[in-house]
Amino acid sequence: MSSISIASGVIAGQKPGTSGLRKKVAVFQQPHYLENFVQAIFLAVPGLRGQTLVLGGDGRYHNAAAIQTILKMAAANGVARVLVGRLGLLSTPAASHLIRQRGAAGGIILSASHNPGGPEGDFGIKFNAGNGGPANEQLTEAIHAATLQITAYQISDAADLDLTRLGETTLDGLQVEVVDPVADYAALMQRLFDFDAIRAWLREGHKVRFDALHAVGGPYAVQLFEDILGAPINSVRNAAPQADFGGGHPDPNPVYCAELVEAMQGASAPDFAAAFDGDADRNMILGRNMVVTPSDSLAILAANTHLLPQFRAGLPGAARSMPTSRALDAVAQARGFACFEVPTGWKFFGNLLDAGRIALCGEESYGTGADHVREKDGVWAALAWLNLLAVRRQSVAEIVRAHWAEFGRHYYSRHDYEGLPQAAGDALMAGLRARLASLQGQVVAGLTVSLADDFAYTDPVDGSVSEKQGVRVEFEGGARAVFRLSGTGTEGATLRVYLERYVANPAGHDEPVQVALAPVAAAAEALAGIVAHTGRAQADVIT
Ligand code: VG1
Ligand code: CO
Repeated sequence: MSSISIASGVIAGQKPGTSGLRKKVAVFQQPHYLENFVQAIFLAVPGLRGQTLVLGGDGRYHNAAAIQTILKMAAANGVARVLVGRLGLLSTPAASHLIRQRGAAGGIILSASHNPGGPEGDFGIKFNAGNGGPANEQLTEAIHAATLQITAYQISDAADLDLTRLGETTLDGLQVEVVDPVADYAALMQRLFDFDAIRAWLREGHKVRFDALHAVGGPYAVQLFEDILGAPINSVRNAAPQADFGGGHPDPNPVYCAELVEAMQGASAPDFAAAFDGDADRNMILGRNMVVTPSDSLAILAANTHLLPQFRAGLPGAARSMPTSRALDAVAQARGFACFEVPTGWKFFGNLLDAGRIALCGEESYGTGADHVREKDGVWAALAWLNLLAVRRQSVAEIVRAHWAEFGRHYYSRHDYEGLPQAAGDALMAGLRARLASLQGQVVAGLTVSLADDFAYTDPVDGSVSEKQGVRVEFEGGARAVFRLSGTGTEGATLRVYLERYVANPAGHDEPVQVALAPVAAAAEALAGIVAHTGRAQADVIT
């Protein structure tokens, strides 16, 4: 066995997006494609030499092959030890925890998250730093720059390792530890929440249902909700991870989880339900006759941290991504904690969490998390809600309605236009940006613009600046429309239009969401010319 150097050339287009490098499986299967990117990581992060690396993925098609390649490259690049999940599996939050707990220098996570899998689907790879969080913008740029310098990569010619058995093994001088993907994460969760209270609540006969969407969250959910908390067997559906996610979209939202939404209607529906995405960092929360929007979920958790053991020390501050509704801001203002608005993508929460400025954060895209790891965390969010239900002795719907009554309701919806020609997406955004300077004070479809800008963010901890993070247009009275192009898609451009409207008076809290938002949607259309640019009368996915 020895390390060999394989000649390679630069492969264009290996620029990570919102969360790592995502491409079609067929692209990743091209000769040298994965290897070049992994070598770029070793070049851009020289500190991995002689250190520990965490490795795992969401089990999608190509996961197993890529894990073997990366192990051999880690050996050839001088990594001392790799902690790899059994069968190459690790959820994103579990990988983040493992990096932190074991003092690893970083981790490589294989996932395209909520994107479909299988041979025709998507694959992805991302690097997380020693704090357990996604590489920040500077490191991401350094990795991309390294992909443009590749002339060769280093790889061991050793045979594939058996990853079915737990324990220590070696590969060409590299120490490999095959770990139980769930054990450490499950132990962490039990330190954060009142498991006895949740157990008692379940014993009273409350019913729960979880949907792992055939993704990596299944084993975590089964162990925590069924084995440890005692929910009946089969409370977790679609629990066995599959390479193609059963042919579905592993994206927990009301569109892709229509069956779960349906199952939560009516008097005999379960009391609580949740679903998770491909790498188990996203969550959707439901109660009987109630789908909780992610923005509301974040705000409700923020308003109830005093009831959750994890936040015993109080809540210094919280943060949301820019397009996420301002329901969190309303709680922050009333309760007097700091509230930060960051660009889309979990990497932007990292510095605030590390500095202790925030302990809770979330995104409108079904992502919620806290300072126990440096990623969003789907199973954690479901446990937080269960803990609340057990302590507050109210239903999900009662908690949500009481929250609206106290803080007002932020009606919210995201309209996605998927797979557009790149030129159409770019033209729409360019048209909007060209109009920004003249919009303030103008009346658009009956709404008066109070602010219009292209969101720029200065990190309060390290001062780094991120520009062009999305166009936001605010209207008098608290409505808002936000426009940005997705950075996780693998086909053309995806336009995301985020609509929000604030209603303080409880008498106005029962409108259908799209009806309540119709005036904002009309203003968004008038501003951006969505129909003309996309040629579509309606969004492809409305959540
Ligand atoms: C989307 C979401 C964003 C999230 C990102 C990664 O990005 O909007 O909020 O952080 O996915 O989530 P974009 O650029 O497509 O809007 V995950 O669970 O796919 O890693
Ligand atoms: Co995800």
